[in-house]
Amino acid sequence: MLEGSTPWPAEVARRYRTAGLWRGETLGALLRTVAAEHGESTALVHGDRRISYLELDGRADRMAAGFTRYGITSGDRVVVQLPNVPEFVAVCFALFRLGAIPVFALTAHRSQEIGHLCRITGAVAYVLPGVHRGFDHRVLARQVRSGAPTLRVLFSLSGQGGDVIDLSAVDAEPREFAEPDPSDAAFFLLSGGTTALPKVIPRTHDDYTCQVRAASSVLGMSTSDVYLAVLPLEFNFTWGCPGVIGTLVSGGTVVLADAPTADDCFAMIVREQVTVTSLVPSIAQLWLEAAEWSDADLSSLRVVQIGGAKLQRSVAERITPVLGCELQQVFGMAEGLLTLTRLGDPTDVVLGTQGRPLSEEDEIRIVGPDDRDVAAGEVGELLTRGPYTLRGYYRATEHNAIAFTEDGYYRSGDLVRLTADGDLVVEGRIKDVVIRGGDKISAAEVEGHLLGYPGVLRAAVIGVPDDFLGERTCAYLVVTGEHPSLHDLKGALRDRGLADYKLPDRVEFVDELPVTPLGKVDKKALVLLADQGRPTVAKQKG
Ligand code: OOB
Repeated sequence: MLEGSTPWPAEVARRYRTAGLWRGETLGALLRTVAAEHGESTALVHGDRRISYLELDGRADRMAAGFTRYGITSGDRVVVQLPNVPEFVAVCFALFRLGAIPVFALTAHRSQEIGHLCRITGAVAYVLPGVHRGFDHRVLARQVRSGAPTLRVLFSLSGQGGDVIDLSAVDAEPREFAEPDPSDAAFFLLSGGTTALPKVIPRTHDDYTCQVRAASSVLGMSTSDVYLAVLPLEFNFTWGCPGVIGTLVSGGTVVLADAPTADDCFAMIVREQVTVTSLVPSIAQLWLEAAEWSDADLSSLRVVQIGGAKLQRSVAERITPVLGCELQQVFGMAEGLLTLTRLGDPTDVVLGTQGRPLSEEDEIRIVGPDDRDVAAGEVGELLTRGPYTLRGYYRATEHNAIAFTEDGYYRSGDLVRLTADGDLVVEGRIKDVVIRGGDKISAAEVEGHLLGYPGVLRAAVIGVPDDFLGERTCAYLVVTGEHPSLHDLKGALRDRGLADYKLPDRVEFVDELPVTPLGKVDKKALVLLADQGRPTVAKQKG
């Protein structure tokens, strides 16, 4: 087992195996099996490129052998930061075959996040997009390498420049590799994060194949399904709920979208006869608006899954009438647990709840501040453990002691309740995270960076309600001297190498931050203050 990971207790693992939930399959072997069965079928579509199962399988084999030429071997960690392109999938399967471990980064991540990921995982290689949306990741890569001693090799999607190897050169005659241990980490997902430095989540072959198979079965996925990957592939939702892996396991076709824009996606739905897709609520809203005006025939769509942030009922109500397909609400987390409404559930369940856990072995507790179970129907913090929910973040002993109960429940930080029928409803959260669109922003992380700005004495970042994104970020600052403009603050955070989506949308200045009787910053009071836009508070737009 990879050092720094936390295994499930032996008797629990035995139970999952006996129940047939953990089948000892690796993700690399899964693709081999489907390719043997559906070789000529189309696995991936991207623009005009169509890649069959056999081609994908063959590419993964050649790439795996190619990676070894650069010294990458079993157990090595490799940061993968790629947009929705076929190479993303090929690189991951190549690494799975090798037993090396992809570490998923967002394309929006910059030197802060990539540097941290490289250091915490001890990554030996970094796969980057070259120039993406006007940003040259090769410059970022060189910068990161100077501060990450383990990082040896850089691979890029496009254009090599001396020390950056073009991905197309990662190619060699296929060879056999020892199968990785299915109970070991297959890849790392990034947590939505409550801490100043993001935590990484080891997902094992056993746990992820369990999740993906169950999610595929809930959606009734088959060879005739065409999944449109609209959100970034590195998002658990897109990758395996059932997403890309679930579609491939079912012998269906995955269509990769470059951007979530309705125009482009509607054209792909029509051309490829897309049956399933997954969206965050803000993108669903954009699609609804566009669909009112569009004459695109979206009738191939069977299901639109929506999750990642709370879906307002008013938006949920419009999905079926406007898009002409079923809605499935999904509440999930990179850490594991998924709850979903089921196809054919009563309307009230689909519109007003986030459904039921994916697996019968998912265990849920809803507790009050005293860690005792709340009364039936009451709101409390969701704790969970199960066959695809992590038992510990990677290399995070201290944090794990607070993020998990002694008996292995993960403390989600989400406030939920159960309806009388056993469906989960998300009511809020106690973790200090802003959910902007589907993006998760750790308040502590941004506050830390704001405190690095000259003259900032105290900083508190909160989420304020927003009709479109659900929440936007607002930074409350106590400063000495002149008030910096929002523009200058954002520029400074960007210069520090922080991803753009984490930059505050709004800044407010106060003489003091309100505190609770326990002396902690009173963020609830700040949310109220932000809402009132109190006249005594100097406002600055920028
Ligand atoms: C998904 O995963 P993450 O890791 O980016 O974020 C997890 C957090 C949850 O703890 C919860 O706070 C929030 O995102 N969340 C929702 C939600 N789905 C996720 N809050 C309200 N309603 C929902 N439907 O976001 C994720 C992973 C897999 C599938 C779907 C979403």
